[in-house]
Amino acid sequence: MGEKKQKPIVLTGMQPTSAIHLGNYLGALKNWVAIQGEADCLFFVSDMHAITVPQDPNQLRKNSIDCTAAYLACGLDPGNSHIFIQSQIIGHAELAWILGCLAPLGQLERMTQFKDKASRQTGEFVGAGLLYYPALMAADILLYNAHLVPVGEDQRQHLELTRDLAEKFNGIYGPLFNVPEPLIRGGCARVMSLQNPTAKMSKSDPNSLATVFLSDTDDQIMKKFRSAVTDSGAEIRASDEKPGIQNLLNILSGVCGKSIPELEANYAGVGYGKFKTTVAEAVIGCVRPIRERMETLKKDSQYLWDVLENGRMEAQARANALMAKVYGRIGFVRRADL
Ligand code: ATP
Ligand code: LTN
Repeated sequence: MGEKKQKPIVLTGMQPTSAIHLGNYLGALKNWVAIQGEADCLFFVSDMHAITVPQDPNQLRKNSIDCTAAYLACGLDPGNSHIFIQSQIIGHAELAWILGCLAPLGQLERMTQFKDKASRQTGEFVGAGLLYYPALMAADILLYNAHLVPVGEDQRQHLELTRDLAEKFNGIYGPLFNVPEPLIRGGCARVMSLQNPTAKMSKSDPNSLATVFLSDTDDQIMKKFRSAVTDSGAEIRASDEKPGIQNLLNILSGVCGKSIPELEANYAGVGYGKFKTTVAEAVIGCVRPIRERMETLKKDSQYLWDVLENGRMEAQARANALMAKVYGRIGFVRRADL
């Protein structure tokens, strides 16, 4: 009998720093849902990454549960995938420490996200966790020996570092880790802010009109799109000189599945005001059922807890098996519980 082909291991996560937004959905979650039938999937809530910038403890706990509800509402299937919370697994921090010892300081200091987030901590101190963030992310991935990591474009550099660290470890201590590939789907890999279409849509944007959350009401979504910043022209065309319209076309394409050229042809001659309303209506049609499922799920805390507990047990078993090997390679004295 031929050997059964192993499915690729897919792992990814999101930070519970606030509610999930349209960029997270179109750039990340939607792709996670699409891949889950074809792979051995692990999806987690990265609460340990979230505390690299200050978080209110009660809010963080709530956001982690809400993030789980959002995963399920968007279509992640706990029957198919393992869903868990990063801080509940022993191994992420331990492996991060080991990988951090292999990571060149200069490479960590050059990370775009580190420089961005550190510069935004005006008036606050910059915690070393922000610098160490990519080592923890590499640990998340290598702890489960993932083959594929679906992320948005902004995470590409972190994946490069993860690959470097896997190769470095394998080179020094002998082959152990798969060298993971990023899975970055074009199209909506970068949804931009509705108020500043040259910056990515972000959870932490102080301008409340910039980001559409999956928890927003229909009216809030309509208001945000109607006040979206566009240029002074009148043509519905995707071009670098028209980042606002390009972003709206990109969002509409992500939501309705039509290509940008097809949409440009459909909306030729339509005014910006009408076009914004059209995009808003399409987004409302996509977000409303997700919001409604999220609300139902949030009322069933026992179900959410069961999903997370099943995920935790599976993830912990895998993490223990891998860490036993890592500790052996490194030269740590064997731990009886691994
Ligand atoms: P923050 O803005 O606080 O840094 P975030 O919105 O980037 O947070 P993350 O948890 O860091 O959220 O990202 C979760 C996933 O969503 C990642 O795969 C990331 O690449 C993707 N993502 C985040 N923002 C966007 C965006 N604007 N467009 C497309 N994908 C995005
Ligand atoms: N840094 C990621 C979230 C994240 C992640 C991971 C993604 C933390 N650990 C491991 C993929 C694999 C982000 O999207 N901001």
